[in-house]
Amino acid sequence: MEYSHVATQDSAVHAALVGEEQREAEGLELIPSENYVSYAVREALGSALTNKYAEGLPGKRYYGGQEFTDAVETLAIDRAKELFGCAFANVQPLSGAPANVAAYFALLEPGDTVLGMDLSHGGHLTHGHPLTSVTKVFNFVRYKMKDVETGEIDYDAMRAVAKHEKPKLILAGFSAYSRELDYEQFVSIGREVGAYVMADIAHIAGLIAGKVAQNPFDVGFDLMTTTTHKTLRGPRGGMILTRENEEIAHKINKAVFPGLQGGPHMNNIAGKAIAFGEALRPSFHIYAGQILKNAKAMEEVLHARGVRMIGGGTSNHLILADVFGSLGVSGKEAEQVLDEVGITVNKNVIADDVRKPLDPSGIRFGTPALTTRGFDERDCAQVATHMLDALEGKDDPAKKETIRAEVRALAQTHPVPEVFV
Ligand code: DSN
Repeated sequence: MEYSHVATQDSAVHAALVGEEQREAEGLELIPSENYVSYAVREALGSALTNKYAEGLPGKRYYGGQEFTDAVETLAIDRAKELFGCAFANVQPLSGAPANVAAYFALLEPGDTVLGMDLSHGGHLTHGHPLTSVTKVFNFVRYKMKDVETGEIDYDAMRAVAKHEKPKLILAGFSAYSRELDYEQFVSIGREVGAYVMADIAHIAGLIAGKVAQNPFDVGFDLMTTTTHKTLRGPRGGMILTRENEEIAHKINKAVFPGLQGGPHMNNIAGKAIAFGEALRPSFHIYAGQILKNAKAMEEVLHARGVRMIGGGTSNHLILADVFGSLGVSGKEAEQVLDEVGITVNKNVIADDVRKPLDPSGIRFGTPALTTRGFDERDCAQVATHMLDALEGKDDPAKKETIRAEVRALAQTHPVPEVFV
């Protein structure tokens, strides 16, 4: 992108914009929650809609001048409902965290209990980390994996906790878990104890929309929250989907506005409408399937070289590798070494980590962004090989320089696309 007006007006900001554009073009992005949006989405983000206040919902706004805001928000809602097969969608949450907070306040009273995945076993901060504000209001209890080497969740223990703690909400979702969840178990436990059943599908929304992963609504989940910028490949943002219950949908709408947020970011909602339109195309199914194939190709390389993965591998594109246990390199150091060769991942705690969160044992990575650039299984196996070579050669500057050059060449042959076909 040109940024010609920024160049003329503000050289300091222009340098940062150009620098990031170049970093993204020359390096390989493997943080599993990141992706590249189309230029159509980027144009919407920079559109005049950023100027507009639009509190309320289409047709029911508090300010005038809503002809075009109503049009784009209605498009985004209708496309979201079609993508996920549900009756209601609220596309206003600013991101995943506010979407989850709004859902809690919509469905729960202060003091109510939420049953979610243990944070050290892959759950997300907003599923009840002690440092988050929602823990001052609601009581969070946990389920875990039964076997860290296979990733199997301990559903018997989960049922026992649910019967004992009587949660009002059961959460299926994660930030760093690499296997599929058994959604039927969640619904059955939820019905048994009278809890709402909610899926936080942030990391797998694109896989569900692309019909390569099970849709929790198909087995009776009440609602789903998600971000829109990960596998779904839209602008940064969130969304809350309700399967069929109008009363829940109404509570969600009120909890988002005026409960939590003010004016929705209409430029962003236009970007969501465009991205959802892209995800409705048949080609998105191929993209989503390729994300999984590419992750499997990386998994095979790690297996072959004896690197331990939490959950034993991946079924959903997320890979959580125990680099400290396998290679003697901490997660923090691994992230730094890989940055040096142009490969971006994030350090991550692993289940029952013996190390600290800011210098944990693991790294987390995935394939949505590489797949958007057209990487196939062979390319991804090559990237995994580069990663392990760099980590094993971390004290050899010449080796790292060679890998950096190879990474740059690989990036150059797969430019970040402007348009998705
Ligand atoms: N930061 C996002 C992730 O990487 O999973 C979620 O909050």
